[in-house]
Amino acid sequence: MRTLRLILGDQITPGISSLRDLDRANDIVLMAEVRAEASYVPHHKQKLVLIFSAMRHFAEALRKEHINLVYVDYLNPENSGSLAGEVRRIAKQNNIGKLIVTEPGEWRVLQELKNLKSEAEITLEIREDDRFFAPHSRFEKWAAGRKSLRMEYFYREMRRETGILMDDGAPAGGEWNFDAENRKTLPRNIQLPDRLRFPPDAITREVMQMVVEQFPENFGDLANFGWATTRRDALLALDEFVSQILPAFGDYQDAMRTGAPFIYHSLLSPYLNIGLLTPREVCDKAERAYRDSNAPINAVEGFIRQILGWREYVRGIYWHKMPDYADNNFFGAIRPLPSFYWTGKTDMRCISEVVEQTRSHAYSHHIQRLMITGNFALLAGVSPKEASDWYLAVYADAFEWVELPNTSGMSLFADGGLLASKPYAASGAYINRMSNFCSECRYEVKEKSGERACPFNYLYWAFLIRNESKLSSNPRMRMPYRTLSKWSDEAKERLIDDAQRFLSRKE
Ligand code: FAD
Ligand code: DLZ
Repeated sequence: MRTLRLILGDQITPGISSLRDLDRANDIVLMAEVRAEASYVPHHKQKLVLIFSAMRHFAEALRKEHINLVYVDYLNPENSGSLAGEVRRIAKQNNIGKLIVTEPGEWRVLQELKNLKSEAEITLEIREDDRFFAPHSRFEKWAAGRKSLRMEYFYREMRRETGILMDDGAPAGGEWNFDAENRKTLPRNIQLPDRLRFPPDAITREVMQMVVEQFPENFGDLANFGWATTRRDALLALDEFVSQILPAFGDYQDAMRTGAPFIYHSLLSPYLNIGLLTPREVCDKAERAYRDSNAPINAVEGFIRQILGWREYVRGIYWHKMPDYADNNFFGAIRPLPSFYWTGKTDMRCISEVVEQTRSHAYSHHIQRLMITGNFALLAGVSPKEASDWYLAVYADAFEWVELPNTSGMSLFADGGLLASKPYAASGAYINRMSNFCSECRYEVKEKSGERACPFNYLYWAFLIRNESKLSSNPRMRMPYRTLSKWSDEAKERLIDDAQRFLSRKE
């Protein structure tokens, strides 16, 4: 009997563990574009093009190596529409006795493959995904017996263990974390750099055509599609980032501006998440820039912390807590997601800007996801499930293992503080400080209540009032609750009324 090796759409990595010890004479490699994966949320059109095109380019590379590949196109009439269905179908046709796969990134897909094992008479070997720094067992060891699972401590262990940005056992530059230097606002006249984007080649154009025809109603424009779909191009994007952009990454990490979706961010998350780049090579390259004095420590440490720290940590949390993590709802939030998350039609300039950037690029940088759309959903009491489904759909880098802890945990505090020590709730003042959005908005950011006031202001206070019993004992929330305690009942009622009025109207 023969062995089948399944490669998923986010396993586009030449050294993927499922391909090791491949017997070229007997084994079959399977890649399949399937309806179930393309529609479990209504993915942004660019995300679909990125994944299908990267899969097709990878398939081409495997064929060039004379690997025995079965590639199932989306429109193949025999395509059963699911990963399990395709494994079953190809296994039956080829006398397959064993399936080897690198562990899927999502709980849902893992269950699907495990179920397959019991239905079909196939031995299933699930291999570790060693593209990450920390195997599951490493995170579990760290988490065992801890009351508090804060990222910062996990990150320090990762630094020590990998030796990344370490000098003789001490953190390079003398500190573990340089975040305090990373909150500058963008100077008004700064010339932001043009970014390397990749014009679609013939394979990508064919996929674009298919996506337009098969997913006409999905959110997102393809006009600006410029993602790398091959490892070669992803490496060019990495080179460009490290040599041109990284030096200013730290300073302006939290800055936002109209018409400037990328600022000094890396745009590397889609490549990391589908496997065109590995976290190790990205961190190594960033560290080299610091060692060669081509980028300052606040930029390099800040960047590496996102990958070696946050990215590894949220994956650890996901697998530590799933499947229950998806049901967390600390505040009991049940509001449906407002339609302007899809249409961008709202007078709140910050939200319309972020939704527009998202539609154009399937991208929005972290602070926009957290402090604009995430902040609004938190303050308005949007259901974590609805918000999560939106984030999972609209970003090119969205996979549940990384999206869910960021949305449900970091942004919506739905896990009650497992991931974040306090909710990332902010009024308009924060948005005004970190962006130019408010100067172009019809609402007045300096007004706390009333028809003209910025909705983030009264929604912020109404959120604190509504959740006082759950939040007021949090030491990090003492300041706002102290402020609130000085206000009259009438003033508080006014804020609550403003919030209700705003939320009950259709923006
Ligand atoms: P940069 O700012 O250049 O950061 C460098 C790299 O660090 C990123 O490429 C990414 O791999 C990693 N990184 C940064 N922040 C995080 C983080 N909080 N968690 C994990 N990795 C991080 N990231 C995803 O990859 N997929 C998602 O689906 C996703 N959903 C998110 C949802 C919400 C509500 C929030 C607040 C954040 C989410 N993030 C997600 C994290 C972060 O916003 C993106 O990784 C980042 O914006 C990607 O852009 P970039 O590559 O330019 O990142
Ligand atoms: C996201 C995605 C999409 C849109 N399509 C496919 C596909 O057709 N075939 C496939 O193998 N993988 C796809 N993926 C990625 C899977 O959903 C991914 O492997 C899981 O999200 C697990 O991380």
